[in-house]
Amino acid sequence: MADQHQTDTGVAERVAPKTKEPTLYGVVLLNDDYTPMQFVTDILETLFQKSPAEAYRIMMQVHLNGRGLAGVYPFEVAETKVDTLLARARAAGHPLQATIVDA
Ligand code: TYC
Repeated sequence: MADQHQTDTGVAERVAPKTKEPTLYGVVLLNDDYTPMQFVTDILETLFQKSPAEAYRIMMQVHLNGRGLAGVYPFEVAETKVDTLLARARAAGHPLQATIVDA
């Protein structure tokens, strides 16, 4: 290090900070014959931040087609959404189920 003003440290420096997008997962609601439509719509509004119209649309998609996408999140967020959904459904006595899928 003869040169006091050397700036090359020999360490690879990044020009721009590297950012990594989190891998995303879908929370999919499953149909059943017993959970009230209004309960599912409420869950979609309060837990998945859907508008009333969008919540109703997703609920009907599940009711008619068996399943429907409630939201897309990083894995731990998706897990927490499902945990909360199951806790609320069981507390209310409903069999509502949800699953996590690769987005
Ligand atoms: N099929 C239910 C009923 O007729 C409504 C329902 C919709 C249940 C969506 C679950 O994820 C669901 N009451």
